Parts: sequence; C-alpha cells; structure tokens
Amino acid sequence: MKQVTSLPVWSNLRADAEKLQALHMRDLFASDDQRYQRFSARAGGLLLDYSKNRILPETLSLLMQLAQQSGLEQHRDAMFSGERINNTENRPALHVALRNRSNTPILVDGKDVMPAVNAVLAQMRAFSVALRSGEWRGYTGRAITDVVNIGIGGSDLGGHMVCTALAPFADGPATHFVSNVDDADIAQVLARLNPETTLFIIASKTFTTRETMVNAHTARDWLLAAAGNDGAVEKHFVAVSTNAEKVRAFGIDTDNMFAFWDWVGGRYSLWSAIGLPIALSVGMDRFEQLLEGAHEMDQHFRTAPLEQNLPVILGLIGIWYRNFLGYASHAILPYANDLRLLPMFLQQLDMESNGKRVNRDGVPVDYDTGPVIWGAQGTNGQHAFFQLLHQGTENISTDFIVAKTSAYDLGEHHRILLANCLAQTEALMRGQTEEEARAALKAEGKSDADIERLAPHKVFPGNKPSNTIVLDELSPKNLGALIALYEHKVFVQGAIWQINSFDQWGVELGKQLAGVIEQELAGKSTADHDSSTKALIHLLRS
Ligand code: G6Q
Repeated sequence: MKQVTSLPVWSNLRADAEKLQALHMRDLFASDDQRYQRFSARAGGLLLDYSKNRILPETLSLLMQLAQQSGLEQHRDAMFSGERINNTENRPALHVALRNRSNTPILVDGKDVMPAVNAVLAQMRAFSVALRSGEWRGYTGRAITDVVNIGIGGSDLGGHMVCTALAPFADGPATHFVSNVDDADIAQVLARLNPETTLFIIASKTFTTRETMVNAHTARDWLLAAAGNDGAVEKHFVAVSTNAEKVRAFGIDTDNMFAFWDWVGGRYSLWSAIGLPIALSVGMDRFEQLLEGAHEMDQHFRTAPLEQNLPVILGLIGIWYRNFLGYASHAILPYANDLRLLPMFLQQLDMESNGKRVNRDGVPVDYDTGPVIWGAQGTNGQHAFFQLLHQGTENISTDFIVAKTSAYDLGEHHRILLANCLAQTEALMRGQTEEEARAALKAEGKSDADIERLAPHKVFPGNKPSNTIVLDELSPKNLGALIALYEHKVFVQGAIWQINSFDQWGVELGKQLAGVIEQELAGKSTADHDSSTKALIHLLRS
C-alpha cells in the first residue's frame, strides 16, 4: 500500500495550510457573508455548523479529493457489505448490522446475519418487558428495582453513557455500572443495594476479562451470602457474551444469556445486547429508537455525496488540523449535562480505534494518526480548562454539542446554557485584540498605568476552531444519530490514515505483565524486572 502522503493532493493540502497560517477566521467571516450557509449541513436530526474552522472553500475541496483518492468510499462500502476489514483479527466490523432497521440481508461468509440480530432483539424485548413489569422476580418473590452492569471498556462505557444521557426517559429499574477492579467501585455500589431486588448483568464479549470476572464473583458471593443457596443465581444473574461455554462455567444458565458476535467490536457494541441496561432503563421501544437514529446516520454516511456527508466533513476537518496544521488534541464539549460521559466514551472510541502507528499492512506510517481526545460538559469546563483553550500556547480543536430544548424546563437555565455555548465558540473564533482590550479597560475607568500593565493579559488571539452540533432535543433517536456520526467520523479518519480502526493490540502487553505481577504480589512467584518495578513490587507487598 502506498503511503497516503505520496498522493499529490497531500502536497496541495500542505501548500494550502501554509496560506491558511496567515489568515484569521475573523477576516474570513468578514469577507464572506455566506460562510455559515456554505459550511453547515444537516442529517439525522442533527445540524453541523463547521464554519468556525480555519478553512477556505478550496481547503474543503482538496480534503474531498483526499477522501476520494485514498479510497474512503470503497473502504466504507467494504464495511457495510461485511468484508473482513478488521484484517489483523480477520473479522468484519459490522456494528451497522445491529441497527439495520431496513432489515436488508447482510452476509458474512454467505450467511445473512439479520435473523440472529433480530432474534436477540426479540429476546431483549421479552426480558425487558418481564423485568420492567415486575413479572421477573428475585429469590424472595420481590420485583427487581436495581440493575448492576458489570463490564469494562466497550462492555461498560457505551451503556453507561447512554443510560446517563437518557435519564429523563428512565422509567425502569435504576441502573448502576461497576467496571473497575478496584474494590472501591463494587463496594460502594453494593452498599446501596438489596440482594433480593438486584439483578446483575455480566457483560463481557470474551467472558475472560480479569476485572469483570473478579467483580462478577464478588457480586455472586454477595448474593449468596444473603440468599444462602445457589438457586438464587438464575434469578439474579444474566450474561451478555459471545462465549456460551464460559458463561455456563460461571454458573449462568445459557437461557439467561444474550449473544452477540465476534464481528461486533467492544467499543462499537452498545447497539447489541451490551445495550441491555439501556433497554431495561428506558424500555425496548426507546432502545429501538436509538437504533433507528443510528441507522439513519448509517444511510446518510453510505449515500450522501461527500460534500454533504457529516461524518466525512467532521473526519476531514480533523485530518486537516492533525496532519496539516499540527494540532495534537481535540476537545469534546457537550453543553448538556446528561452528555457528561460522552467525552469519555468518545475518548475510547477514537483513541482505541485510531491510536495506531502502523498501517493495515504493518508498515510504520510517516504521518500523525489519532489525536488526544478529552473534554467535559459545559458550562463546568469554562471554569476549569477553557483558560488554556483561549490563551494557552497549545492549539486545540473543539466540538460543541448542544440541544435546542431541555427535558427539564426550569425557566432560565437552558437559555443561559445556550448563551454560554455560543459565546464560547464566538470568543474562541474572534478573540480580543489589544486595541479592544485597551478600550475595555478604559471603559472600566482604569488608569493609563493599569491599562499598560493589564492589556497584554487581556489579549485573546482567537482563530481557535470549533464545530457546533445542534440536536433538536436529546432524544433516543437523536442520540443514536450523534453516536453513529462519531463512529463514522473515526472510520473516515482511519480509512484515510490506512490503519485498522477495529483492533486494539496496544492493550495487551500491560494485561500480560499484570498477570505476572499479580502472582508476585501474592508471593507465588518471582520474575525478572527493572529495578523500579522490582522495588515497587517489594514496597506494595510489604
Ligand atoms: C473495546 C475493547 C475493550 C473491551 C474490554 C472488555 O473495543 O476491545 O475495551 O471492550 O476489554 O472486553 P470484554 O467484553 O471481552 O470483557
């Protein structure tokens, strides 16, 4: 595979970046009153305003050429048609099949996967109806009031984020999420619960993940200590996994197991039975609305022309900053408190997918790949790290995400939230010149000496980019579209960077070493280590 940097359009983009370095977005807005119309688009109930970016119309057309010439469309079609695009694990990446509401056949090895997908959805519906209605009962005959999802990474973050985001729609049992092997996590959750009315979902694709298995055993011991006999397990434990054998070995009847498949990547799995806590919390109808929103975005990604294609636009703008303007970091800033876990979810989605150093052929790449993804909800972030966004020396691109309406409707709150969101994007773009700073200080009645002293501190360079994504409301459907938008954005970038966005070998080494050190901490073995690791093992053992 030829490196993408050898395409002539790559050099053209470099030249365009040189030109852009000298331009300020203030002037770009001043000289083009159609800039917003030119650089905004809608799909799947979302509006994307990307006009506050350091781009010219020609930048975008060069980026579109980059997309075409790097084979993005062919790679996208290969994903949708079930080809084994996860080449290092020899698997398709078919999360789009999980939300394929049109139900058109999708073949893997000549076999349509849709009947199996639909069967698990039906099983989830039957179970959630039984549990939410109180028909499913615990070992003393009481209905279930609390559901604890035990899982980590892809078997935790998506469900947790969506349950938090859809809190206004929650009308089922309370949901709790235990992920960390640190006993502080499970101890604090169990302390609030009653074993008679608690259901555990053990969510693990492999059913071998150390953290999840340790937490699952602790949960079982807790239940059995109260119930006194193994019979309680079938009423209080269900599993979501691809590994029926291990589920059985743990003691969960496979009748109480929800299957998924090796072609569902962990961080892309919230649409599968890994989303069971969502269905239990908000009901299966709303879970299916989430799938519908994602499906609508899938259709858009698949069929819309590149120039109007939201995931393509977002992905290309990210590439522009990463590879041509040298930005190393991208912040996710939801102005919706219920989306407070979105930055963490997207951190995994993006960094685990595109944190790669070799291309799909295993050849080291000669360009930057995934940026650092981070963020927090507004307005809180404004009182914490926004200082660095405005006046720091690091260039950081941002996504602001906001819903037109609030589900809570408490008078002025939402208007103030919206005002802050827009004010931040405007301030980042426009900045404040020294003249403006001086004039403001003068208007405040400051002395000439004070103006001289303070003016440099009050200068905001501006020209800081942001995308703004507007949802009509934070509904299950719009949330589905939003998450799928980001999944496909990550896909677009991975395709152009020629990397495999669907494996994650980088998490393996630490896991293996932890197994070795665990034995040493238990005093069962000794292994060779550097002097630092050796000394720390000694210290923590004693
Ligand atoms: C996600 C990763 C990873 C995975 C967890 C949990 O894409 O593969 O975060 O989801 O390691 O794995 P199990 O579901 O197998 O327990």
